[in-house]
Amino acid sequence: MKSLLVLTLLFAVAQFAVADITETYGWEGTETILGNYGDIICTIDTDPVHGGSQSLKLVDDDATGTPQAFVGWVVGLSDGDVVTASFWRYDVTPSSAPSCRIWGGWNDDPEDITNYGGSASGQSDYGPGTGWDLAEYTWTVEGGHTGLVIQVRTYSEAGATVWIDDMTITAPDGAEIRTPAYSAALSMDSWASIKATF
Ligand SMILES: [Ca+2]
Repeated sequence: MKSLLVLTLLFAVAQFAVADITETYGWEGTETILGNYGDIICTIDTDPVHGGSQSLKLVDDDATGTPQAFVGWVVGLSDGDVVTASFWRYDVTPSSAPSCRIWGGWNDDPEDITNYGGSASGQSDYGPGTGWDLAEYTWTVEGGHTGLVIQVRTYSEAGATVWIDDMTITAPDGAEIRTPAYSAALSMDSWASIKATF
């Protein structure tokens, strides 16, 4: 009986150690992105859509470079933590632009998404370009970084467009996952504090 209790406790500890948290976002509301780098215009669209009735449309507004849309932000991380993120991406131009990849950037200031601690690397393939396909990448935290910004990196000419939908982010329990819904929560907070001032 005692060994059964020990076994049960060990199992409970093991379960705790691998506990993960998951957040999803499907662009079904009005919030688009958490931030961006380079010239990219992100809006809610209704066609094409992967799930629900809305998706995120990303239009490259820059003739050069690879603009990035910040669609996720995980804070409270430490070395060895594993973060996995995915979203569905849409383009219909096989083997040519426009296309996009899921990418990561280290971030070390939970108050500032523009804080940039270097590239965290990302997906190598640009997808088949035959409609929707799942873009996914897993990062292991290193170098003492505490946050990871999840980006859509677009590869296109000015005016070119890609769409994404149905994002899923998984991180260790104890971290905090922020999706575009976080912007809405932030503005609600600021509104609440403005009202509290009067
Ligand atoms: Ca959707």
